[in-house]
Amino acid sequence: MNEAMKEVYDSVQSRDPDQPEFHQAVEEVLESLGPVIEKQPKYIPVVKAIVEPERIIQFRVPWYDDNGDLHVNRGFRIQMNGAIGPYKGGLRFHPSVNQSILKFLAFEQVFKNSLTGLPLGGGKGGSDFDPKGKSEAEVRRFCQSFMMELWRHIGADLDVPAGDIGVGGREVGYMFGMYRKLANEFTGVLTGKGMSYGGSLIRPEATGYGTVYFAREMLSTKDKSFHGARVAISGSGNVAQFAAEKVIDLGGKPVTLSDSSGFIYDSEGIDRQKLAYVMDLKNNRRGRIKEYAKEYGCEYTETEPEPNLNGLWGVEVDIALPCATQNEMNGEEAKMLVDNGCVAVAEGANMPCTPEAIECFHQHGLLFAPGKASNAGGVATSGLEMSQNSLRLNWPREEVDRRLEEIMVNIHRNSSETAKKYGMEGNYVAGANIAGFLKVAESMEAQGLL
Ligand code: NDP
Ligand code: 2IT
Repeated sequence: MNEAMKEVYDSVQSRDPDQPEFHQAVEEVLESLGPVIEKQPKYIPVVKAIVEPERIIQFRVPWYDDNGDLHVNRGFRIQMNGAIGPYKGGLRFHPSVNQSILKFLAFEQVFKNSLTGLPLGGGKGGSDFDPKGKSEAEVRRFCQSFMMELWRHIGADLDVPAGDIGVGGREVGYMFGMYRKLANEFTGVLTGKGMSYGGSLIRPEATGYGTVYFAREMLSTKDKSFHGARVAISGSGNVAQFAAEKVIDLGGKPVTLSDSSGFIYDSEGIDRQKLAYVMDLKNNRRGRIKEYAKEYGCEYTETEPEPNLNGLWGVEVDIALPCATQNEMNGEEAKMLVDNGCVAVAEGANMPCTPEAIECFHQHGLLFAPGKASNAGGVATSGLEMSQNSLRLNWPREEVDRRLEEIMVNIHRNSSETAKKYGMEGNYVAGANIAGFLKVAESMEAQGLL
């Protein structure tokens, strides 16, 4: 790592020694920035500022369960960087949520949002609330209590949250309802809304579709495609489901899906009918992926304790799309993919591959797409939802999908060309980090580094 970047990294580590996920995300970006800083040392102060959130809000979220007992969770919003637009990024509800995880996500979001080409700053939030096993009424009460505090810190021109792990259309709806009541206004303050109250077509599909569009662009540089390819996908939530759908659209064959209890391996491929079963299972019945194996008589492997997905990446595939959670694939698992002839990996999740896994892909010449580039379609389409809300009209499905695809093609081109310009051809990690950084850095500098 460049000397000046090393100094910044050391201070990040010593300031918050208990934030390993945040350190991991920062280290990767600072490593990439070496050649930029050598050419333009004026950006050293910008880097010092960019690693520090503009504001962190932490609050108490009390809620009553169906027995009338009180629970107290912790809520957060990290407003990381507003230099190029209102803070923008999802809310995560998962028991593992803490400041380290949300700061890593908010930090990545800054670069990702910059890459989309839209005027979006970076933020992230959430709670250590576990929606699993909660009744509909409990989830509703929790969302309402969460928004009872968060509403005063957000706004359509200030900070626009959306979904992430554990937060989908249902939760966004409850939070939007509470915001509208408290603020006494109808604005596009959240994205991922339902279609009847200001949502955008294609937003549910966007992250998964976008990941596959990016992977398709990457594959085409080597004259390869999804056609006939066997594809390992982890997770079975929003991103995994629509990544699988687009893989099928492009003639590929998804063969795995997982949740935090285990993974299924369907060697014949998950077709449209089976995928419809998964969507109903996960989105309506809120069941476990194990039930797929029973329904279709395929292999199921338990993987508890989470987030150990070990085994899934041992399946023989051409392409891998990790779409569950951070650090779900380590160096050994990456090597299993390499040994089995995998040619491309695109991250649908945020930071699912450990630094060792990424190193392994680079060493063995695989195509590797970092999440901040390949999963940017979700937030980009959130940006399109904000535009539609401001215009007070809805674009048709084809129009939003066309814009999403165009944005993903541009992010691919920009990351690829930037990597080449800085002497790291084929390294999408460096390309995405540098390209994402430059726009934000220029804006921060122009505004006087406040
Ligand atoms: P969902 O909650 O819809 O689905 C998450 C899936 O991953 C579930 O199958 C879940 O299993 C599994 N999972 C979550 N945590 C763990 C864990 N610790 N160990 C094993 N499995 C786990 O979330 P999304 O699909 O929205 O998000 C998936 C990833 O994509 C996240 O990294 C998120 O940050 C990222 N992302 C999401 C975007 C979006 O628009 N939604 C946009 C860009 C990135 P289980 O149900 O058992 O917990
Ligand atoms: O990680 C992400 O980019 C998201 N969870 C989506 C954020 C958004 O504002 O749509």
